[in-house]
Amino acid sequence: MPENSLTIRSLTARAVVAPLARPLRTASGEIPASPLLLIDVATEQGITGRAYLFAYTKLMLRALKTLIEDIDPLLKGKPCAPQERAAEFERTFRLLGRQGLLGMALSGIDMALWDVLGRALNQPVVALLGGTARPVTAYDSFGLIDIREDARRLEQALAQGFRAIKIKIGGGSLEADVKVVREVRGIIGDQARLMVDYNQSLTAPEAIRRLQALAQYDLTWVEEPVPAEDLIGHAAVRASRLVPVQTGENWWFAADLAKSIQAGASDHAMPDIMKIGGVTGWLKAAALAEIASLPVSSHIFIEASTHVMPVTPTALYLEYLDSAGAILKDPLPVIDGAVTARGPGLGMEWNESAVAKYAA
Ligand code: SMN
Ligand code: MG
Repeated sequence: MPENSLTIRSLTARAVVAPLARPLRTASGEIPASPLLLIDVATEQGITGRAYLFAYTKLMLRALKTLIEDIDPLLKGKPCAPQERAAEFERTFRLLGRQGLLGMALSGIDMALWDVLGRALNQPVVALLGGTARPVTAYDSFGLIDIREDARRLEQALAQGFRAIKIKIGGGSLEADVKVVREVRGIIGDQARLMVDYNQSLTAPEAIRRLQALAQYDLTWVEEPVPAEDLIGHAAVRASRLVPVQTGENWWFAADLAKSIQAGASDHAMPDIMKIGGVTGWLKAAALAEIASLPVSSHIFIEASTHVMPVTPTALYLEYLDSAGAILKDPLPVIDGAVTARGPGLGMEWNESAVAKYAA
């Protein structure tokens, strides 16, 4: 064992379904509450690292829990060295591949290992990465809009200092999209940035047809207009030059970003730290995005993302969508439309009574 290294003792995982401040409605289905898997990595030295997975559907929670527990023997007794563990996982699962539930599990374990290191040094993870815990400008992230209910929430977002808002559209016709974008623009005014997210629901020709009508509303990006894996379709929408294209929340590890760059699929990049390979995978994606001059925004996972955004050379926005606040002791506050990393580690403590209450 290398001198001074922390040694992994055990992995445990608990499933919860935590309430969301507002149900997440998208053009590709609704998430009424947040299905989370809480991961604890214990070390022989007594330090425990934490991270969570967002499972999208509670149907996956049991399988994810089993997967994490079954990976335990692969890690027991090994150094808590996330770069080494990631390289080893890549070799171990070369034949299977690291997409889907396995990719999520490995990314979550990576985050928890970085959390251990930060806690051991009593530093925020961002400091270990060579950065500082500074405010990261955020946008407030809405689902499909019901203007009667959401008008007040949009005004609250501006009052909290947000200067950028994302809404989901595509739940109905082009006319419905135009109506909601016009109404939201009317509420937030010309000064705030506005982004729209189709959640993979259109074909490229239909996306181009809709963007011809929407471009006049000064949209900062259109997100996943077509299925995430359709890089050619994304490139076609981008070639229309109507609205800059954003994608990335469904990339599996940095290699998928490389494919997207190769295809000229987007103007922006938005890796999801749970699908891109945790902190370790994010660093690879951030380097690729810098070389390709792609502005990088984060996808959900506000706590971990506040640590990696300050060391992302082309960082643009943190997505503010609080999926885990209900089970955290001290959810991260928004101050002047920005969120700042907290330590030690990734800065998350489970609120045990909430965890017990929302156990799934
Ligand atoms: C999203 C986030 C969380 C769950 C489903 C969809 C999303 C986003 O596409 O970009 O916020
Ligand atoms: Mg999205």
